[in-house]
Amino acid sequence: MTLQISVPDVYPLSFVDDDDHEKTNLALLYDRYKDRFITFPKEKGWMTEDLYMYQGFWHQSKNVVSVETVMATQDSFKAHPSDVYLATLPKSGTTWLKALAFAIVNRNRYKNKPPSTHPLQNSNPHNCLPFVETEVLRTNPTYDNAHTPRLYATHMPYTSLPQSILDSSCRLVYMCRNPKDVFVSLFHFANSLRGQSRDLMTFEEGFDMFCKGVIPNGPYWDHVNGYYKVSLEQPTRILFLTYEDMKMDTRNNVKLLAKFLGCPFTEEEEGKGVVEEVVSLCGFENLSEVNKHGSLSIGIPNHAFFREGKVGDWRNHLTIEMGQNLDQITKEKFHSWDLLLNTCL
Ligand code: PAP
Repeated sequence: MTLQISVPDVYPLSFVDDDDHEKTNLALLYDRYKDRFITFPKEKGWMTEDLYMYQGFWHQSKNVVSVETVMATQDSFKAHPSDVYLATLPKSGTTWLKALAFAIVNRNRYKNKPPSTHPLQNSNPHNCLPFVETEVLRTNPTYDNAHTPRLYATHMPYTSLPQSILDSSCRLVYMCRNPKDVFVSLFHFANSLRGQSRDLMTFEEGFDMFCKGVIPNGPYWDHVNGYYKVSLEQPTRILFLTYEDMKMDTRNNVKLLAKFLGCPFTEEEEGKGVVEEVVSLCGFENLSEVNKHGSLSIGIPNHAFFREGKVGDWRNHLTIEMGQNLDQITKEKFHSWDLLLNTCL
């Protein structure tokens, strides 16, 4: 069935409303935008065939998070001032942050229901809170999700966010993670997906690409840099979290996140252990168990998002020299930011 939808500016696009609509609509977006990016600098991809350089960052193509979905989002997305965006570079804690934000914002909706019926006990956090980039693939992309405030995730670099987000007073949460752990996590994730269809990437090849900045939504340092700078200039607009802090003191960071999202825990809730309930619902142990089986609609197995869930796993994978090389790049890129370096070295 073909559906004619109307979205301001660039649309209408003839979107398809069937079981495979994400794939079909992705193909439509690829056709629509390919002439704009096909001549851009190109590198070999990690999970997808290619990466294209767009607005200073490498983007996948033919993927739900890709250069064509970024372009479509830039062309059509309208932010609301009350929106909150959860921004991350892939493998920096996206799934965890989505789960935490969803659990916090919806806690009253589920508090009197059997815990086993909570969406996070039955579904991948990626199904509970969408990427704004993938919303353009929906059959009816009105960009309305069921939350108040509207909650979206994004892998887009700060400078590529749609103008309506940059111009509005909406808020953002950014989660940053040590680049050595991001690399190791990305390497394993990419190879687990490539294993289905393409030759595996060697560790050295992946490391070289990471150091050159050639990763989806990278370079790593530029992505972090973009959000960090604005979080210093506008601390009430961007909450800058780190995976490492969240691991070390989950309880206090969850409280901080709840306050920023506009729904702080009350004294009564704290007394009743509601913060601890959220922490444990969204903890690695629980979510990795819930997501042992099944897959996302785009075919990625749920378990691929839950590997080790630890700080410092890079020590088990990188040689001393590789670690030092990556640290050297990080020091050069973040030289004036001691606090950030604490996390990133
Ligand atoms: P995405 O950007 O593709 O969605 P993302 O969720 O950012 O991926 O990264 C997955 C990493 O977060 C994995 O790290 P690892 O490879 O070093 O293990 C995954 O294990 C970790 N992760 C997922 N859920 C949690 C959680 N609830 N708590 C802590 N870490 C988590």
